[in-house]
Amino acid sequence: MAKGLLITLEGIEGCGKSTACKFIYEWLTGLGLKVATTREPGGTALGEKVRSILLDEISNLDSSAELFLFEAARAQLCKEVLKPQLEQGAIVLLDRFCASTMAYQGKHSHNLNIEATKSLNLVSPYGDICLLFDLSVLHSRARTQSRAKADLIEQRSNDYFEQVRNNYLELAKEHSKFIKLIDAAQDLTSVQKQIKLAITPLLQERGFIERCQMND
Ligand code: T5A
Repeated sequence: MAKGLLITLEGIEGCGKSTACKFIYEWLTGLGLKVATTREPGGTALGEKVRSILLDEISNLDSSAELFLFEAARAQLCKEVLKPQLEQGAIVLLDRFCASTMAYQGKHSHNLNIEATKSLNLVSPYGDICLLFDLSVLHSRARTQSRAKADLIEQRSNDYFEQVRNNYLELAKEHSKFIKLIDAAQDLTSVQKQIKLAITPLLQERGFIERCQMND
């Protein structure tokens, strides 16, 4: 079993994952814990190339080709980054993981996700805990519209993103032990409070709070 802790962050476009990642990083490193951050697709040379193909370069991808590209990037990230970091006892903050594939590419991707993550010995394909930043599609659009250019996935319809959001909410209901819902429409202070409430019990249960007291 991995000695570290995998915290995944999920949700539709502009829901606040990257902002939350920075906050959690500062909070946990401030406590003296070892923290690594990474993202999907990305986090490795292969993953970053796949990210460009998927988000910026090829607009007429077959849906299976799209799914396999996300999975290829994930397999490489597991081997190069997640496995070594978790074995070294780090807390890994991962911006998107298997739940993204299930929400965006559909639930048929489930078995592939399990395969890609086997080497990590995870209890669940969502990591030790998954923070799902729930936001309405309208709210999401309002947050992302100021960007210079929407990427190929962001250009998809509101109906598509309604479906993605519903897929996430269904996953959260089915796997409530691992997936914790964050109301991402709240202001930053409230979101940060929700994050701390969700993560702290796990840090205590897994002995991380003890470790920081020892580091004092
Ligand atoms: N994808 C990915 C798949 O289809 N399948 C897969 O298997 C995987 C892994 C990845 C794309 O790939 C798809 C999903 C995605 O389309 P990405 O860069 O991860 O791309 O995707 P995005 O979600 O688009 O990343 P964003 O940077 O857009 O969103 P974030 O990180 O969720 O949002 P963030 O933190 O940048 O915040 C957006 C804005 O809102 C403000 C921030 O300041 C920022 O301006 N904000 C708030 N404002 C008010 N109140 C709050 N509480 C706020 N929190 C943030």
